[in-house]
Amino acid sequence: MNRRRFLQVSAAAAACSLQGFAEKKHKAAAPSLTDVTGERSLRAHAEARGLLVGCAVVPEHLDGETDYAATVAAQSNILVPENAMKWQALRPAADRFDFRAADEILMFAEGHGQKLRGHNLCWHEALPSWFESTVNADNARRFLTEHIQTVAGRYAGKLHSWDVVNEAIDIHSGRADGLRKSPWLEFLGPGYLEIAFQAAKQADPNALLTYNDYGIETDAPDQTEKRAQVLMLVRRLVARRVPIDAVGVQSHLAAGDKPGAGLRDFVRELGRMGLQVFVTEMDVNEQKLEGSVAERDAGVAELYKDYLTMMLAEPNVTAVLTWGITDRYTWLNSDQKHLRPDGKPQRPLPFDSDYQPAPAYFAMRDALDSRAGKEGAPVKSSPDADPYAPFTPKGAAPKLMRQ
Ligand code: 9MR
Repeated sequence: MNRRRFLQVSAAAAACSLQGFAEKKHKAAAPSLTDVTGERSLRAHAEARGLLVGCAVVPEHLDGETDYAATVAAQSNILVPENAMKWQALRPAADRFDFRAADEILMFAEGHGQKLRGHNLCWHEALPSWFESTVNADNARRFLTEHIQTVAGRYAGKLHSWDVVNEAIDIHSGRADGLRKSPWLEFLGPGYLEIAFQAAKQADPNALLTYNDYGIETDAPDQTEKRAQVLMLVRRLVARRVPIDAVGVQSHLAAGDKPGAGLRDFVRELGRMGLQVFVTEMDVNEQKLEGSVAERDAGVAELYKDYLTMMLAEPNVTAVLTWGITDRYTWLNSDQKHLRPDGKPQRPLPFDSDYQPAPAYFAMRDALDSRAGKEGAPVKSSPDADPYAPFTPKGAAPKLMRQ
């Protein structure tokens, strides 16, 4: 689909969605479109505070489903492909790349004035079926660097950030450095992270290079241990002058989790090292919540509010993305493992499966509002902050102003 056609579709999507929302409004006294669009969108509230807010997206729905496209367009100033930039999606064969799905997302983002994150360049999952029989200790370095040169090179200058290495820590690996026993570690040793970050820097000097991981959010013992391992890993990278700019805290939370001081201190420590922190994949698993839909939604919303308010109080937290925008397509409803005991679908995201804003939506917006404006100034109702201005860590030398 060419760019003009794509934008036509998006415009139609927005109009259609308005109608859809209006119809739904008559059926229930649920929040209406006017409660959540324009100045009242997550996007506008984030931009007024110099923040990025958005979600993981799937190209088939952006292209094929009007409500989906309109909701993503209205609410986000940053997107990330849920799957379309993974090795498995980009490399149908060892010697062939297919960028069509990833390009579609970039085109949508550019058409709607949105930033785009890349996810991801180096992971032990979502590898193509040919990987196992083709990649080995002799050629792994070439495969990894050529992949990064090709993929990050293609999108150079166009992405906000890249998840360069994803989920490298596994506290059960039995290794002192906590590194996960992945094919990359097996073939290249612990130096594979440095290889990946250096290749990404070379291919796209402008993207913020990110280490991204999960299970580091709460003060539960295993999460505390994993967070400490991640911090040690990041410290080793920084000490070796590896080009890393940010840490992604995935934030796949479960209802009942309590945001704790451990994560806040971790974020502050990263800030002292000059690193940004992104909430990269937030959702709230409500598998174990009992009660009515309203009670379950309230439990989910409470965690959105508490968690994001804590995170956004830290100035180096600059972006919040949820892992999807609507319960209709959450990964948490796609496998047996995450099924609720009563068989009902989970409701982990800001919009329900009919694109109605859930209490989590308003919780998220309140949390965005809790962020002070620039210099602690009151936030104006019309967004004028620059959400893309480079982050200057506290205590870092201020940039000299040009006269
Ligand atoms: O949501 C994604 C799902 O559709 C994919 O099948 C799966 C494997 O590629 O990845 C899921 O997304 C994961 C993300 O890439 C990394 N962090 C955990 C996410 C949820 O499993």
